[in-house]
Amino acid sequence: MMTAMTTDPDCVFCSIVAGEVPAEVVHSSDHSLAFRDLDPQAPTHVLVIPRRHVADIGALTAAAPDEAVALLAAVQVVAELDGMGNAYRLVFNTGAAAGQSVPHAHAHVLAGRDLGWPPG
Ligand code: DGP
Repeated sequence: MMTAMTTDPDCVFCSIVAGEVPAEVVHSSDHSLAFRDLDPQAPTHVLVIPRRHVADIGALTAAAPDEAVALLAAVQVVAELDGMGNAYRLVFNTGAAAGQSVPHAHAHVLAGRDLGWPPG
């Protein structure tokens, strides 16, 4: 399903997509952008986001399932580019109670240190 691309002028990740806020971009595709997290929690910490403004991964999957798949494909490209191989953690904080602070869907890709389980 395809719907019109949406953006939110008050969203910091939309501003990064628009090039209005600087970020260290590591990968870009038609539907996604990957850049290093401002507050890294591991030696490698990349955020992979849809260009479309949607609140979370569930909303992306509902609005444009093809773009959710494209996001996961971008995660794998980022992992390979950054030398993570097959050892990384993928996190979608979804909802404030789960630690989501930016209401624009994003995948955290973390690697480069031992990652404990269960997560905090
Ligand atoms: P979360 O708490 O799951 O919503 O993660 C949001 C992440 O976004 C958090 O790890 C910090 C990061 N972040 C917030 N603002 C910026 C920004 O302006 N630039 C970059 N590169 N990262 C940001």
